[in-house]
Amino acid sequence: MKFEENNKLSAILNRLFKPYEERVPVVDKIMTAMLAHGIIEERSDIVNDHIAFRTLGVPHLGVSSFEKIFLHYGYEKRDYFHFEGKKLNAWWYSPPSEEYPRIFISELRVGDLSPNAQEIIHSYTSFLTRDPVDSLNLDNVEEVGHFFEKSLWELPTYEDYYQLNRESEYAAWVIYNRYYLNHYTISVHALPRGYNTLEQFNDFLESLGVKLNDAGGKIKKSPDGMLLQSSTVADKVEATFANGKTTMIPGSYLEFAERRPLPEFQHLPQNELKREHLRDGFETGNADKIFESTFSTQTER
Ligand code: OOG
Ligand code: NI
Repeated sequence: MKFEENNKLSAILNRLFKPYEERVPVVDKIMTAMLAHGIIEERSDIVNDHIAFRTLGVPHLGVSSFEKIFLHYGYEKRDYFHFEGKKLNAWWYSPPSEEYPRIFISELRVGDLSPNAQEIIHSYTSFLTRDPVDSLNLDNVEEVGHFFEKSLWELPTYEDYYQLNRESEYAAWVIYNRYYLNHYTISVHALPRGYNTLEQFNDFLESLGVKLNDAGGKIKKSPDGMLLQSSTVADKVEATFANGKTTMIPGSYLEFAERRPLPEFQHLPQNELKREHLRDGFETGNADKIFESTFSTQTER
C-alpha cells in the first residue's frame, strides 16, 4: 500500500517536470552543461531539494485546497511563514521519505490587496463554489498531473493582468501561470567537490551565461549560516490573453540550495552526511528575495 503510493507520487512528480522543463529552457541548458563538465553522469543524479507552487488565498482555493494533493501522498505540514510586504503566507511540507523533495506552497493574502485588485481576482475566482481538489481522484496520476496545468478560471484579459501586476506581481503571475510548477531546486551540497558550495556553483552558472537573481545579493543566507540559496531569473513564456493579445511574461525559474551540516554533525566526513544531518526547512529572509525571481526588477534587469 505504501509502496504503491510512493510509486504514484514519483509518477506525479515526473509528470509535473515535463511542462516545467518546456517552459524553463535554462533547465536544459544547465543540465546539459553539468553533463558535459562531468558534474553529473545522468540527469537523475541531481537531488531535488524542494519544489514550489503559488496559489490565491480566496474561498475554495489557496493553500488549504492545494495542500490536500500532497497531504494525500504522505507529506507533512511544517512551519508557517508570513511575508508582510508581499502580502503572502507560506508553509513548507516534509516528504514521506528522503528521496522526495520538500514542498513550499505560498498563497496571496487577497484580502490585504486594494479593493480594485480584490475585485479583479474575484471576477475570475467567484465562479468556484467548491474546492476543485475535492472533486479530483487523487489516486489517478494522470488526473492529478493534468490538474496542475489546467485552468480553474477564465483566461485573464491583458488589462486585468496588467492592473494586477502593478499592485502585486505575484497576483499577476498566478492569474496567468496558475499551478504550473514555479521552480525546482538543485541540492548543490550533493554535487561533487569543486561544485558543492553555492559560491562555486554560482560561478559555474555565470560562466555559462546564466543570469542569477541578485535581489539582496546573489547568495541568500539564513542568519544561522546553514541555508544558502540562489536562483535564476524566470524564463519568459508567451502569454495569450483573453482578447487575443500576446506578450512575453515571466514564467518559472530554477533554484539552487546549499544546506550545511547542523553544529552537532559538523565533525562528520563529507561522504557520511545524510539529509538528517543537514539544516532543514526554509528561511523567511531568503524566501522573500527568491520570490522576486519572477518580478520585473529581476527579469527586466
Ligand atoms: C517561492 C519563493 C521562496 C524558497 O525556497 O525560499 C522559495 C516562490 O517564488 O513562489 O522558493
Ligand atoms: Ni524555493
